[in-house]
Amino acid sequence: MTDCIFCKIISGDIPSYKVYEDDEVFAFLDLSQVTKGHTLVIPKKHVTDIFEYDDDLAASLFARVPKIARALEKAFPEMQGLNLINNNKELAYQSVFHSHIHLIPRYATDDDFG
Ligand code: DGP
Repeated sequence: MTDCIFCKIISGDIPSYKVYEDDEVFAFLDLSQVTKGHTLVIPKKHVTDIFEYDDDLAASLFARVPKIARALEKAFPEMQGLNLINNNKELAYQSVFHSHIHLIPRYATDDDFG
């Protein structure tokens, strides 16, 4: 989709700090860095939200998440936990309408943001 920020990140038209890439999935650091290493995992296929996933897309995307979680754990050894968050639709705080999963590392020193 031409006016989608995340499609432009996948194509390289918008720069990002890439964490992982294969034929179907792309992962990069979130601009906001809620905590150090905050990463977004996205399907390369443009889908708006989880309601548009078919079984194959769900399987390929979610299968990569543990691998990327382990890579974060290796990159940030002081990490002691990890939140997975997936917002779907505006009411649920989705702000970029290319489906994505937030991986938010948690540290003992975090402010308590819930
Ligand atoms: P959500 O609110 O769940 O739709 O999260 C969207 C996230 O996307 C938000 O945490 C900030 C991030 N984001 C938005 N624009 C960009 C961008 O251009 N680059 C990167 N790396 N992240 C972005």
